[in-house]
Amino acid sequence: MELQKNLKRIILAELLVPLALFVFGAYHGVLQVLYLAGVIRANSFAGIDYYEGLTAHGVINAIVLTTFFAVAFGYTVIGQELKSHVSIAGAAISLVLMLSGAVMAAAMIFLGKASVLYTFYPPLMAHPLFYVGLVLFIVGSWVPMWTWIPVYLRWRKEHRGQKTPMGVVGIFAAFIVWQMATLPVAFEVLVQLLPWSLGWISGINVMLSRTLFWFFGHPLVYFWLLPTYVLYYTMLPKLAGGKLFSDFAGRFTFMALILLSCPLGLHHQFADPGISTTSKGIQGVLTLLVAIPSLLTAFTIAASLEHAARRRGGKGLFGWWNKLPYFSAENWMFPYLFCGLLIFLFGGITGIVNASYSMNNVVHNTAWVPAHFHLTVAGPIFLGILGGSLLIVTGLLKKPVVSGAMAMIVPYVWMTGTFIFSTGFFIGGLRGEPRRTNMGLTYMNPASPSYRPDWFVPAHLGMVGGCIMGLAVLLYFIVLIRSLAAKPVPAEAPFALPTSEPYHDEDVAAVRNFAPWVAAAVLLCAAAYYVPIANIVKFGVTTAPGFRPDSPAAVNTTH
Ligand code: HAS
Repeated sequence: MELQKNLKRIILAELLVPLALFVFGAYHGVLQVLYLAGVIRANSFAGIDYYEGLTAHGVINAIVLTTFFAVAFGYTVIGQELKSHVSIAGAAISLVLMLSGAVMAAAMIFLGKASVLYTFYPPLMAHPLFYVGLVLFIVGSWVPMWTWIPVYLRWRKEHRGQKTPMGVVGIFAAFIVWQMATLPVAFEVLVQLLPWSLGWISGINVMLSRTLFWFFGHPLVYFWLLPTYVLYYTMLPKLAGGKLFSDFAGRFTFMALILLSCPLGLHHQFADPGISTTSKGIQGVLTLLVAIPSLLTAFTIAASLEHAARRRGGKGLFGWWNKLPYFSAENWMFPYLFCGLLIFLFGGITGIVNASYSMNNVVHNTAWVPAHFHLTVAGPIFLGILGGSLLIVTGLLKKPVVSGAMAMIVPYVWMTGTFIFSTGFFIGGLRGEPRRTNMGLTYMNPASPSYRPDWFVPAHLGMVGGCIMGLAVLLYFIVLIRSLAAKPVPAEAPFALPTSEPYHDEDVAAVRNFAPWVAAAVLLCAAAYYVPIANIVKFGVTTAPGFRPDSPAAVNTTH
């Protein structure tokens, strides 16, 4: 069934507008590595200062691009798999709220009034309109799932006894996690940050804000990951020429991520005071548990790739590796997903290092952390977004991809860049190089008393990697713009995302329903967070005023 005409327009806007904004996000990424390597030795470049640029980079790339993609991809999957019309009014309301929120927040960032980084935790304070923009954006992103629920319930009634399509399970898992995660951050913004930035209250409990933020901040990463997992489970085996090795593994992964994504944000706060080591230890263990669905994904997808390669004639213990379509211009989408997997192997392993309570002390707040997250969110997720957006945009507009060969090269260039970048950052991090610091002014400036020659090589490796990543983005935009400018080609069938069949089609009752998993997730969150939040509220300091990164003096909100 073809998607509704107006829904197609909305999906196109949800993909193309954030990609346009992403041009600024990527530009500020390249500037970051130039600052860090000391090539730029100044507070600002082209009128935008270091923290303004870093905030734009984080907010646009990690929040705006990812959330819009999840919504647009969600609409595409739900429309296609449930073969039903969704509410256009709901989709339009969501688009308007999210767009106005994103534009408002971006305007505050570029006006220099919200240099609070993508974590926006106090005592850094932004202009009230930045927080209003965040609220609009988040509320807008809640709307789609609530409009999909009646469509899904209708589908279940009409298809009694049938399994919910795998893509739909994954999309609902993503948005259930998102709904649970965003409630505490909405509370933080509405009850703490907004009144504080308006001067209605003089100080806030910073520990409470940070804890509410990380209650959101960690599930946020699984909200980014889940649409990519939908691509891995539903599309990649087909693109490889085979079938999904285990249907159960996919469903279990999605349900397990509903259960385990939220109750573990304290692993970002291992170094924070005011939270007991017992609470940190419990959430540290839960963090190690949340790696299990990803390990299961690694084995299932590897088995699916092996199955596909053997179908293509691959033989022997390792010989089958040669048979996968690594360099096929017609099958350009395959490397976007495959390179993402390779990158994620290293992103995942380093996540487990971070999660290990004692090792976290060595790497926390060092360059190691951005190295880790450029192998996760900027690896599988970002490549999934680039490939998925190109596929959906050209498919809905019935345009050819010009050129397939260049589109195919982009993920390899990106992967090369991320590996070089992250190697530099990992080494630098282990030598104590800090994150979020304009090193061009100090540590990478030979004229400064803080100059660190031992950080020179890692910082420059990071710069080389970052510039190669910039090149990949440039190549991608050449393909995208040329494809958008190409003449449409008539297609016989309506656009549909490729969907894999299962090889083992197990039917396990435990992964058929969302309800028990959601109920268990809520209980686990309550158990993991009750004690730390109660203690923070009871003993927290309540008088922190606001600060901006460029001044040690508190912000005066009374004028
Ligand atoms: Fe993380 C910090 C722990 C996953 C993103 N993480 C961050 C930050 C971000 C981020 C953005 O415990 C920084 C936040 C900030 O600004 O301060 N992370 C983990 C753990 C995992 C993990 C245990 N992170 C992610 C994902 C992210 C992400 C996913 C984005 C989407 N992370 C941490 C911790 C910190 C942290 C601490 C705080 C550090 C600090 O001190 O500040 C796990 O979920 C990872 C599990 C993944 C795996 C890998 C599975 C591999 C797969 C690929 C298979 C390959 C195949 C190819 C099949 C176990 C699925 C084979 C090919 C063939 C041909 C066969």
